[in-house]
Amino acid sequence: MKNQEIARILYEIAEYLQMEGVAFKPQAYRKAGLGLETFDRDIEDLYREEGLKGLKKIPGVGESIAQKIEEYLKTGKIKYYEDFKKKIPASVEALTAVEGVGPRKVKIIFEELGIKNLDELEKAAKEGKIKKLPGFGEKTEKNILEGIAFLKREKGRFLLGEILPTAREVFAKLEKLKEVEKLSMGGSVRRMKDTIGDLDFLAISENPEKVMDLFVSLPGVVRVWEKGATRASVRMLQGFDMDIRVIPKKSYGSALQYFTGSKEHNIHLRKIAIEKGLKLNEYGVFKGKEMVAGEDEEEVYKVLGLNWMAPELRENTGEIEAAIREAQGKPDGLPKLIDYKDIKGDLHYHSRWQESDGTPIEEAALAARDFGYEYIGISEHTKTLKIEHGLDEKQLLHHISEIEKINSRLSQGSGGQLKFRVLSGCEANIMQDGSIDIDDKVLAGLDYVIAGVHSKFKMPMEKMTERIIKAMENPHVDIISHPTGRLIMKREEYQIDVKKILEAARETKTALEINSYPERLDMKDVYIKRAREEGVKMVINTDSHNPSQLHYIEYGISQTRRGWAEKEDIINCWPVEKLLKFFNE
Ligand code: DGT
Ligand code: CA
Ligand code: CA
Repeated sequence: MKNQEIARILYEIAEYLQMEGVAFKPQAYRKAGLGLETFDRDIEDLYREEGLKGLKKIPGVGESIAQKIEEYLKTGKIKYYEDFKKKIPASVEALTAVEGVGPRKVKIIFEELGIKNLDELEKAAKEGKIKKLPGFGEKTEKNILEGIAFLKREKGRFLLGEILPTAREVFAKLEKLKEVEKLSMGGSVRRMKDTIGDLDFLAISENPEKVMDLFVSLPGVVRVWEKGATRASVRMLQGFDMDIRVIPKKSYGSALQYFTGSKEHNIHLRKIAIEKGLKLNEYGVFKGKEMVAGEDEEEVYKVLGLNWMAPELRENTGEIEAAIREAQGKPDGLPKLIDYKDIKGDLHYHSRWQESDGTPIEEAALAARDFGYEYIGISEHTKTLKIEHGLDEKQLLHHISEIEKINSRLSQGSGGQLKFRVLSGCEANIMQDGSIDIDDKVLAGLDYVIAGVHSKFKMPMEKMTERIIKAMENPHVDIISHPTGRLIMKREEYQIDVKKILEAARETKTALEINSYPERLDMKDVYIKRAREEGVKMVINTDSHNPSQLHYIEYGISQTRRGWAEKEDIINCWPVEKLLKFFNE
C-alpha cells in the first residue's frame, strides 16, 4: 500500500510550509496526511477504480492535494515537494523528531550552520554552536542534546501501532499459501508490547522451501539477511526486520512458547523445568530422552505445573507464580483479563479538529455505533490550549446543547429509546497551580470532565504531583487523561509520585486514562498493574481525531491486559447508567 508512503510526504510538506511561515496550509496538509494514514482502503485501488474523484473521499483531501497524490501515483514524485527538498535538503522528519525542534528551527540551523541530519545537529550542540543562534539559547541547546540522547536509546524499535498493520498483512499473505499448514506470530508482537524490535513468525509446512521463497519476495522486503532451508530473515522498507522459522509439527507448541518469550519469562520457566528434573527448549519438554510435551503450547505449561496464560502477561512479573497457584486450585490465580470485546464506548474523542462538512459530532456518533459501541463521549480541548482552538465557557454550553439535539435525533425511530447516546465532555487543562481552566458551573453541566496536563511539563516531582492531585480534588473532574505525558521514543514522562497519585485517584473516585494513541499508550503496563492493585478505576480511550482512529482502542486494550486488569477495573466496560452514576458521585 502506498498510503503510508504518501502520508509521510504530506506531513513533510506541512513541515516545509511551516518553515516558510505559511499560515493555515500546514494544518491542511497534516489533516490530509492523517486522513490518508488512517484510511482503510488501498489508494492505488481506489485511484484505479474511481480516479481523482475517488481520492477526494479521503478525509481532509481536497482538489489540490488530490492532484498531488495523483501525481505521485502516476510518476512516483511530487514536484511541489521535490522543490522544497531542493531548497532545504535536510532530513526534516529526523530533525523534528527531536523534542523542541520544530520546522522553523530546522530552517535556521540549516541556513546558519548547514545542518542536515541528527549527527550534525548533535556535533554542533556539543560544540556550543546552537546556543549562539538567534532564538536558541543555552536551555534549548541542552534540551536538544537530551532529546537526541533519548532518541538514540530507543532507536531500532517501532511503535506497535506502526508495525501491527503490516504484520497482519504479511500474516494474511503467508497464510494463503497452500504449503502453510499453520502460522503464528511470536515475540513481542504476540505479547502486544508497546514497542517492537522485530517480527517473529512461526509456521508448520511440508514444503519449507516454498515458504522461504515467498517470504523473501514479499512486497516491502528491501534486503534479505538470511535465507536457509527452514529459516529466513529480512529487512522491510519501513526499517524493521522480520524472521520466520518453519517448525516440525511435534515441536510447534514449544517453539511457539519459546519464541513468544519474553526472554525473562523463558529463563524462569526453564528453571522450573530443571527443578522438576525436566529439560525445556524450543523442541519440547523432555524427561531424559522421552518427549513429554511439545506439539501443544498449553501442554507445555501443563507438564511444568502451570496453567496456560495469555501472551500479554509473559513478562516474568508474577504470572508464573500465579499460573502455578491456579493450576493447584489455590486462590490468587491468573487475572480474568479484560477481553477485546468488552469496551462499550469511547470517552475521548475530538470532533472539532476536523472541519468536515455536516456535523462532525454526528459523524463520530454514527461511526462509533457502527463500531459496536453503546456510547461515545465528545471531549474537546478547552480555552487555554490555543493551538487546538480550545473551547471557552460559552462554546461549551453550545457544545452541550448541540449534543442534546443529536441525541434526540438519534432516538427518533426507536420510540424515544436511546439505544446509542452521545455524552458531553471536555478535555480541560490542568493549569500550573492545579486549577482547571473552565468555570465550575459550566463543568457541572457536562456529562463528565476529563482533565489533562498540556503545558509546563518540566516541573519538579513534588510540584507536579500536587498539581495533578489538586485537579483530581475538583469535584467535577472525573478522568485524568494520559496521566504521565509520555510520548514513546519522543518525550519522557513528567515526574510524578505514582503512589500518591494512585491513592488520590482512589480517594477522589477519579478514573485514570489508558490512552490508546500509538505513541502515547499512557499509562504504561506497570502503572496499570499498580493502579489495579490499589483499587483505582481506569478508562481506555483512543483520543481519536477522526472516526478511522477508533480502532486504536485495540492497542489500549492490549496494554491494559499487559497490566493484568479485568473488566471491572475499567469504567467504559460498564453499561452507561453505571458509568453516569460513577461520574455523578
Ligand atoms: P523485540 O523483538 O525486541 O521486540 O522482543 P522479542 O521478545 O520479540 O525478542 P526477539 O525477537 O529477540 O526474540 C523472540 C523470542 O525468543 C523472545 O521473546 C524470547 C526468545 N529468546 C530470544 N533470545 C533468547 C535467549 O537468549 N534466551 C531465552 N530463554 N529466550 C530467548
Ligand atoms: Ca521480536
Ligand atoms: Ca527476532
